[in-house]
Amino acid sequence: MFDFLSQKFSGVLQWLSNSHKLTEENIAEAYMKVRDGLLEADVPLTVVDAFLEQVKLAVTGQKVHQALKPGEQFIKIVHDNLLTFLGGKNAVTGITFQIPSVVMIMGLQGSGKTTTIAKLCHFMKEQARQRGKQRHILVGSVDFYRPAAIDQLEILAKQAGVDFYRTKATTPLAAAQELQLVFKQKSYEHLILDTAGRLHIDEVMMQELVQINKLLMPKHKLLVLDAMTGQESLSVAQSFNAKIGFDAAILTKMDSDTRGGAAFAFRFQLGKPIAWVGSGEKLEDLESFVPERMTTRILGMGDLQTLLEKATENISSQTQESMARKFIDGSFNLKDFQEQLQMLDKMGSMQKILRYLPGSHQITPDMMEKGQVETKRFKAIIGSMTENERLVPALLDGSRKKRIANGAGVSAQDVNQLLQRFEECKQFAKMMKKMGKLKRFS
Ligand SMILES: Nc1nc2c(ncn2[C@@H]2O[C@H](COP(=O)(O)OP(=O)(O)OP(=O)(O)O)[C@@H](O)[C@H]2O)c(=O)[nH]1
Ligand SMILES: [Mg+2]
Repeated sequence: MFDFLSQKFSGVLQWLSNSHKLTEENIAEAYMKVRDGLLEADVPLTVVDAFLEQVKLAVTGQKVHQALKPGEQFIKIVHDNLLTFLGGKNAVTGITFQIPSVVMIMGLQGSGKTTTIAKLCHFMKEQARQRGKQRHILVGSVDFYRPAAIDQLEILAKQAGVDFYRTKATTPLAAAQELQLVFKQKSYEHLILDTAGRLHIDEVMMQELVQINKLLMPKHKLLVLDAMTGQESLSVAQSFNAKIGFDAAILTKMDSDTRGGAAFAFRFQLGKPIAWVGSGEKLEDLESFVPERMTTRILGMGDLQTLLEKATENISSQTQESMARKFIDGSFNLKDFQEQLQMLDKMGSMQKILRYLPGSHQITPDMMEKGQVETKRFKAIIGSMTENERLVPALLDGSRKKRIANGAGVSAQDVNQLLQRFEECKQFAKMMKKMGKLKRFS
């Protein structure tokens, strides 16, 4: 997500850091580059200009500091404004749903409403479980336009482990009423209502939602927006807001090649929070929208915090810390390397992980595939070493390498390549240590 924007910005920043001073000319050129980047990312012109106005004000208001590198100075200003633009440092993300409450989910056809409902249920249940509680959630649909819509919700509800109710009524308003009755009679904590989408905003759909809104008076209304639709999603959000109103948006399909313009424009023009972002098709693929992380991401610095969180979800922190310590004291060996490769597996596909790493937009799908093949080969090679060889890689002479290569069904050259990668990994750890990034572990 935001890869496109981040590519553009990295280009500008790199270019700026190569020049020695912030001069009127290079600042003007930087503006143009940022502007082009945003426009190409499908951010509407009015939003782009409003953003640049803020950046300009900040730049003129600031004394050019000779001690700061021009790039650094400009980056800081762009960063700070981008952050404000995306909701600021202390923006509240996610929503605390009242108990009991009706939650109405709205959005265009195919935006991801039904999938998002299942993800939300999973999220709410998981949050409750962590506090030793249970959530009693009912989901139901009032979408009678697409025959399979209700079946899809039923299947997803089952996966998420929440109750689903199929109404006898077959008109939206009557179905909404019936669902509300079941919700109250069975004392559920939440009723999450899936509504029908349309290809475009149309009056009939809006009126239907207005009626349901009047009838149920949902405590929470969420708009699901497909991040891939770019500028269009902004006008969709504006229409929904004018006719029905909503509390926050959930942006879906952020895992795609979306240019990120939607999130950018939405935050600025609607002034409403983006509660969550959808980053895949599975139940777990719902993340909080954190403006600070997103800003860093847009600027091409990667999203190390999100990566760390992902890692923590799957790997015990103990394993991580002992690994980090080994890195620092230099006792990191091939056995640890093997464990690390296994950790990568646990954390999910390489593709997902790389999304969060700095400069990852330079990695093409081809390179990714190559990397995966390489990882598999490395695992096979380490697998055919003896325990001793894994612990003391220095033991690996020519004849041992040959034996290992035979065992793993690879060439001796492949074994050397693994050893080279292992060395690089150690060097990288040393560098990280110097930069103090691993300080908290030492
Ligand atoms: N990659 C990706 N796909 C998503 C995401 N959210 C939803 N999808 C996919 O988008 C498609 C449409 O999702 P639905 O949940 O059916 O959308 P909907 O808004 O309920 O559609 P209608 O009921 O037809 O109005 C499905 O194939 C989903 O799997 C996401 O965050 N990432
Ligand atoms: Mg649906």
